[in-house]
Amino acid sequence: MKNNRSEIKKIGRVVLIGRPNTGKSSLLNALMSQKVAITSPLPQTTRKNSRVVYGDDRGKIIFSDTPGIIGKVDDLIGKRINQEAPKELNQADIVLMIVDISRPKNEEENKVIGLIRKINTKKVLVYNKIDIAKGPKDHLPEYNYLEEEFDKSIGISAIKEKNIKGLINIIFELLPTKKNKETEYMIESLDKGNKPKMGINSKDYIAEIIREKIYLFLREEVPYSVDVRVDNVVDKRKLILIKATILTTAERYKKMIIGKSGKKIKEVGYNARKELELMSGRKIFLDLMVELDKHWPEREVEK
Ligand SMILES: Nc1nc2c(ncn2[C@@H]2O[C@H](COP(=O)(O)OP(=O)(O)OP(=O)(O)O)[C@@H](O)[C@H]2O)c(=O)[nH]1
Ligand SMILES: [Mg+2]
Repeated sequence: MKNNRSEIKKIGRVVLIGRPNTGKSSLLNALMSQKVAITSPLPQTTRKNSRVVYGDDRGKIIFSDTPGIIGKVDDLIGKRINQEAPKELNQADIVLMIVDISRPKNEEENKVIGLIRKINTKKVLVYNKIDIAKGPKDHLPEYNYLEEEFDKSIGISAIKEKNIKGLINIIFELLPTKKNKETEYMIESLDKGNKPKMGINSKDYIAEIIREKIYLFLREEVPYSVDVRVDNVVDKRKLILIKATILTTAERYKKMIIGKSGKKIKEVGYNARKELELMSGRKIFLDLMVELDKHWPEREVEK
């Protein structure tokens, strides 16, 4: 164990960027071989940058997942979301631009290209969703010409875990060999913090799991009106008691989240509880409430 540090050959920071819904968070989960980020079919699922450490005998990589870059922004949270990814780019060694080749290219890709053109790092173009990009859904030719801006490109499937190892090989090839003290320090502190960050002890992680279920079980604009606050996590030996509150900005959303005779909130609560139980191997009691709070987006933006 003592020699671990000297054995590490390469370290570096890799940022995943792209328009919403291209599968950045799904790719992060595939790279880490475990769920570290929530995902959903709706755009703007990820709201904040998040960092995790990958390691194998070739070295260590800090992967940063970022919220999708949105074309048109007209709300507070949308504005905040668009400011997140650029912040992460400054210290990147490699940028992975994730595109979804089962969908036509649009303006949002140009916005992402505009951002990464400004920075002087290695760049990899990642064609995701190769599993469904067939026949009329194959939009690869629309993305191909972007390759001249990139050092490498690779087709993958985050969901089917195709070519994930190939992508990691490319990353290690492109990473610089020189050590960066700041990155080293960040790896150390992330390594220390990772366990509670992704476990049942983390209020943030529990809140994200609940928010994911809202994205999965509620439609239209409701998920965007929602934030989740975990008030309490108490280990009662036989079970873990979690008290959480869903904050929403309008009375009509509150009604939709609760549903007829509480059907919707029960569905959200049941699915969140099941996942938390699976993750922790413990029995969970989840006490879920809905609260009207018009001002959570403003507080979020001030943070
Ligand atoms: N078929 C298929 N679907 C995928 C793949 N990768 C991701 N998806 C799906 O695409 C949707 C979006 O995935 P996310 O990982 O949440 O996308 P994201 O880029 O993180 O989205 P934002 O956080 O909103 O920017 C989800 O429904 C995923 O299941 C893939 O390789 N193949
Ligand atoms: Mg995401």
